[in-house]
Amino acid sequence: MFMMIMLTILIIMIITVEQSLQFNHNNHNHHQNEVFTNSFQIRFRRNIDQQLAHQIAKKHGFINLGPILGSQREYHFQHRALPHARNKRSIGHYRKLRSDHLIESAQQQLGFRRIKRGYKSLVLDEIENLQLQNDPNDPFFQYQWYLKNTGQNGGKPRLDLNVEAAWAQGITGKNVTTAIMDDGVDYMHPDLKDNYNAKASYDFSSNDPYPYPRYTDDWFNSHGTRCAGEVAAKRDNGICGVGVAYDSKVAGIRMLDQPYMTDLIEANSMGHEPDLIDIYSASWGPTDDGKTVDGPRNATMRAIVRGVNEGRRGLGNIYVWASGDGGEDDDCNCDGYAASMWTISINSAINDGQNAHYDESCSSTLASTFSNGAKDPHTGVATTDLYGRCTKTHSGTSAAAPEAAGVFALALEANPSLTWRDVQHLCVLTSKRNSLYDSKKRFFWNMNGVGLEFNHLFGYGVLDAGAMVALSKQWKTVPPRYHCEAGSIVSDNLSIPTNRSLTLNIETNACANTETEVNYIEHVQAVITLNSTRRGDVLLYLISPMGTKSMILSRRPNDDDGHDGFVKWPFMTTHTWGENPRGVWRLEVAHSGPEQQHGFIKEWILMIHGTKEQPYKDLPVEDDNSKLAIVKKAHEDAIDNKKN
Ligand SMILES: *[C@@H]1O[C@H](CO)[C@@H](O)[C@H](O)[C@H]1NC(C)=O
Ligand SMILES: *[C@@H]1O[C@H](CO)[C@@H](O)[C@H](O)[C@H]1NC(C)=O
Ligand SMILES: *[C@@H]1O[C@H](CO)[C@@H](O)[C@H](O)[C@H]1NC(C)=O
Ligand SMILES: *[C@@H]1O[C@H](CO)[C@@H](O)[C@H](O)[C@H]1NC(C)=O
Ligand SMILES: *[C@@H]1O[C@H](CO)[C@@H](O)[C@H](O)[C@H]1NC(C)=O
Ligand SMILES: [Ca+2]
Ligand SMILES: [Ca+2]
Repeated sequence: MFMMIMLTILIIMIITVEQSLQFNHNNHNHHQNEVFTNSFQIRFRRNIDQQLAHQIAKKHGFINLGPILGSQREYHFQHRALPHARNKRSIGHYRKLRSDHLIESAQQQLGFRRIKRGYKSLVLDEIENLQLQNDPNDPFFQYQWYLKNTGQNGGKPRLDLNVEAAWAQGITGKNVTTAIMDDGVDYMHPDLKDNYNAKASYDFSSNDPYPYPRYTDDWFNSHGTRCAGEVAAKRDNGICGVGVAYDSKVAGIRMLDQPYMTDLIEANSMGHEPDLIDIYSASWGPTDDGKTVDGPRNATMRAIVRGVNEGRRGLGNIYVWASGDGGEDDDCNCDGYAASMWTISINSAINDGQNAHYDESCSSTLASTFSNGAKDPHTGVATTDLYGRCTKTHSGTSAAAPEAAGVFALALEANPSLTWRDVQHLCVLTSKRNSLYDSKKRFFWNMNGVGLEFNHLFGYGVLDAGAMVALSKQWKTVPPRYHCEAGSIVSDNLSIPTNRSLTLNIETNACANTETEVNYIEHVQAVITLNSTRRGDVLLYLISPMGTKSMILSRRPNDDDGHDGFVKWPFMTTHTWGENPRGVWRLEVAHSGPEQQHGFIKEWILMIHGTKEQPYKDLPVEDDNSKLAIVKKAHEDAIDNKKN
C-alpha cells in the first residue's frame, strides 16, 4: 500500500515537473560576425570538486570561476591572457582543454548584447520636505504616485498599486528576498543598507561577492540601485521614499556591466542561491530595436527551468521581467525572456492610465505596473539613486518590473507557500482594468471565454497589492500542471499570402484520457517555423475554441530579416487563461505592409499548459463581482452543462 502511494506520488511528480521545452533558438542573428569571449563552459567526464577544478584550470592557463548551476561536472573557466572578445574561436586553447583526459567538452562562450530597459539621462533632484499625515514620513513618499496616487502631477487619483491596503493588513514583505539582476546595487545607500541581503548577492561582472556599481561620469550604472529602492527602500527613516515591500530584503546581482553578455553569466545569475532568493527581477533583455528575435540560450534556459522546479525549496522562484521598451514597432513575443511561461512579464502605464509611448505589446504580458508621468517628465518613479541620493525620474518598463517584484514580495509574506504558478494565478485574478487604456485606440479590453478581461497592452491589468495579499491569505495551491501537445501541422507548401490571411486549424481533445489531460488553461504556446522575404511583415493570430483572439505576432516595420525567419519559436499567450482547450484552434497567418512578400509557414505545434482539475474550487468567494467569482461560476456552469 505504502509502495503504491509512493509510486503514485512519484509519477505525479514526474508529470508535473516543468519540462525543459528547449526549442532551438536558431534565430539569433549575426551568424557571420560572431563574438567569442574568454569564457569556456567545461564539462568533465565525472564529478570533480572545486579544488581539482582549480588545479585543472591553472594547468591550462585558466582560472576557474566556479561550478555552473551547482553542478559538480560543469565549470566556468576564464582565460586571463585572451582578450575579452575576439572574432575568432581560440582553437589552440580549445584543443589544450580537450586534450585533458578529464575534460569531456569545452565550449567557448559567445558574446552578445543585453540592454537595460528605460535608461534615461540623469537629472539630479533635490530633496524636498513635505509630509502627509499617517503616510510614511519619508520625504519622497509624496512623489511616489505609483504607491499612492492622489492626483499629484496630473495623475488620476487611485490609479496606483493599492499598496496601503496591503500594508494595512500587516504585510510589508518580511522574510522575502528579491534579487535585482542588473548593473549593481549601491548597498551602502542609507535607504537600502538595512534591507540588503549580502549573503544572496554576487557580482558576476567581476566575479566577487560585492555587486557595487562601477563609477562612470554619467552615472550610467544607476539602474540597479533605482530598481532596488522601488522594492525595498526603508520606511520612516526620513530618507528618499519607501519600497513597495519596505521590510523585505534585496540582493544585488551585478551582471550587466561587462563588454559582452554570455550564456553562463545569465545562467549563473538566474540560478544564484535559489533557496535564499525568492524573486528575481530583470529590467533588461535583447536589444529593443524591433528586429531582434532572441531569448535565453542553453544554460540560461536550464537555470530558469531549475529555478521554477526546485528553487524556493521546491515552490519555484518567481522571475519578473520588464516586457520591453521597443515601442509600438516591437513585439515582446520576439523576446524569449519576456515571452517565457516561466517569467511574469510586466508592462507599464503612466499616471493617467495610458500606456507609455515606449511600451511594447504582446500576448504574453501578464499584468502591468507604472512608469513615468504623463505630461511632466519629472513625474517618473521616485526611488533611491547612486551614492545616497534620491531620484524622481526613473522610468521605462525597467521601472515597472521591480514594482511588481515588490507586490509579489508582499504576497509571499502573506502566504509563504505560494508556488510560482500560484503567483501567476493571483496576478490574473486580482489585477484590475482600473482606468488603463491604449492612447492610440488600437487595443481594447476584451473578455475571454471565462469572463476575464484582458488587453493586448496591459495583460490582465494593473497589479492590486491589497487584493493580492487578501487573496493570498486564503489561497489553496492550484492543482498539478500538465503539458499537452495538442496537435501540429507540418507542411512545405503553405504559402503566406499578402493582405489576406491563411487559416490553419487544429482540432484537439487536449490530451483527454491521457496522463497530460488539460481542462483548464494556463499558458498556450504556438511553436512556429516560418520564413519570409520580410519577417517584419508577418502577422500571426491564434484563436481559441472559445473564441478568444490573441495577436501572437504583430507587424514589426523595422524587421527586415529575409533569411532566418522563425525556427521553432514559442509564441505564447496568456489571454486564454481558465478556458477549456477542447475544440478547434485557428492560426491566421498573413503578410501585411506595402510590398508583396513571399514565405512559407512550415510548422505549427500547439502546446497547451494547465490543469486537469478545476482550479479555485475550494476558495471561498466573498464578493460576487470579483474575478474569482466570475471564473468559478464559468467553470461550474460548464460542468453543469456537460452533465445535462
Ligand atoms: C543544451 O545542452 C545539452 C547538453 O549540453 C544538450 O543535451 C541540449 O540538447 C542543449 N539544448 C539546446 C536547446 O541546445
Ligand atoms: C523565513 O523564511 C525561511 C525560508 O526562506 C523559513 O525557513 C523561516 O522559517 C522564515 N522565518 C520566519 C521568521 O518566518
Ligand atoms: C501540400 O502538401 C500536402 C502534403 O504535405 C498535400 O496533401 C497537398 O496536396 C499539397 N498541396 C498542394 C497545393 O500542393
Ligand atoms: C523559404 O523556404 C523555402 C523552402 O522550404 C525556400 O524555397 C524559400 O526560398 C525560402 N524563402 C525565404 C525567404 O527564405
Ligand atoms: C496591403 O494593404 C495596405 C492597406 O490597405 C496597402 O497600403 C498595401 O499597399 C497593401 N499591400 C499590397 C502588397 O497590396
Ligand atoms: Ca526611506
Ligand atoms: Ca523587445
